Amino acid sequence: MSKVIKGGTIVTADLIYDADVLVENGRIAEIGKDLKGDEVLDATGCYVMPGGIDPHTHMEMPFMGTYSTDDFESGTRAALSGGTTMVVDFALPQPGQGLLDAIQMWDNKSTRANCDYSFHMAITWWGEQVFNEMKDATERGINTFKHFMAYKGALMVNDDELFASFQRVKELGGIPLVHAENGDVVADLQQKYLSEGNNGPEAHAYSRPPEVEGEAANRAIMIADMAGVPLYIVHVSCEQAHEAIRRARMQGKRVWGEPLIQHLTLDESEYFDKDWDHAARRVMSPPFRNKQHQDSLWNGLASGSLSVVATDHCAFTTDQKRYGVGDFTKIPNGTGGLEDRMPMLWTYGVGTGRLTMQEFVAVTSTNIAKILNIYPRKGAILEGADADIVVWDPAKEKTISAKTQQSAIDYNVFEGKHVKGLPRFTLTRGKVAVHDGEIRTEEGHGEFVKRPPNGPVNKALSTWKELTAPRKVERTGIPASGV
Ligand code: DUC
Ligand code: ZN
Ligand code: ZN
Ligand code: ZN
Repeated sequence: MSKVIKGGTIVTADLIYDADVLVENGRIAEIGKDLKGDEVLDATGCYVMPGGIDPHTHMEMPFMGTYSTDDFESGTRAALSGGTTMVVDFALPQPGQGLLDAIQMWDNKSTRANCDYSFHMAITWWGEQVFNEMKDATERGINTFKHFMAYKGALMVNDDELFASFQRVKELGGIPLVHAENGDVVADLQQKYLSEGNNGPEAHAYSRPPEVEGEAANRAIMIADMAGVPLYIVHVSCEQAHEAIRRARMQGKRVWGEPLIQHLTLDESEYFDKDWDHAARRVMSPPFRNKQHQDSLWNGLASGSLSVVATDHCAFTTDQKRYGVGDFTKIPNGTGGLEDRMPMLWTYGVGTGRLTMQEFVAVTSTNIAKILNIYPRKGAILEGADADIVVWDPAKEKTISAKTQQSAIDYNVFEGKHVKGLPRFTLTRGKVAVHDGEIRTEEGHGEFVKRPPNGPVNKALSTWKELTAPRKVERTGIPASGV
């Protein structure tokens, strides 16, 4: 059964034009005028765009003594409801656990996905097994490796481990990702605030100032440069980290920054003079920042120094958040956002003139498809591409509320926000999963998307390599002959 999306305006990362789209066997079969199909999807007054890709989600993730509540079923249902047609989650080994073991766990959970998905591999410890299994992960279609520079004593890796892993990623032709926060300083500040009797959720924000993020971003960029690999920095929340990324890019390094829709639209006042539940529900790392930082992030998206808008969707219920009553360090870190990313970015970006429509498509879909090496199968409206399409109705409005959301948690951090611009249809590989708010998802429809390595290599700008690369130094401290 073919479908034709009729009467809409196609918007891609570079073009805007009127055309119909014919969908057959899950793919875009033809783009043109007056196309015919077995079924007609009326796109009059709508923009036909590549479905959103959220490269940063945590479904059913074991974390801080519990599991994030949205799983691959509710999470991808929320995604489709908001126009996102692919998510990339993190296969996360516990320290000491093998990578293949973790991938197997994520394979099992993700069989319930309603839309296509992929995994990043988290590197949460270092050893020969990890080194070896990174190659197996690559062969399984995982070309990105995530490192936590925070969560000391749990997921954090140290600089020597970071450097070793980055070099291994380079060998494999992949891209390293970092959660950039200085975990040592955060741990110290947490103890300081607790010892002063400051145990509420606002102390979470005090203990993670922008400087801890800026420092770690700079450090990761330098270490990546010495390893000769590109670098993708997740959840960039502040000017300090953004500045480091801008500088690296101006120097010719492939360094990409990913702000979250939460940091773009919610600020630190959410933590102060609010009741405990309100503040704790918004505890995530990095925390929300002030307006100056928000402006910096919006400017980065417009100028191209920041590349991708994600969510870090990691949803915990109010009851789970309450594990941290009396000790903010025990509040599970994370917020939802998958369902609202596209409507919020459209409303606060395109609707305010901060972003053009093409920029909207670039930062919600096309840029990350290119970085992850799945373009143009994903992130494009082109003949032959997967029919992951959102038919976007710019006139459709709603007020965001937990009462009507797909996510399984009992609140929404965007509660009460009015959005204008919502999906009329969301198609996942040709299947209509959403029509005007009516959910028609099919559990298990989603497939794993393999992402082969493409090996972008950063020409190191540091002189480090030439100065030290093949030099062997004897233990006596005397350089070996010939060096
Ligand atoms: N930050 C969060 O807030 N949650 C999940 C992991 C992370 O880094
Ligand atoms: Zn993180
Ligand atoms: Zn995350
Ligand atoms: Zn199906």
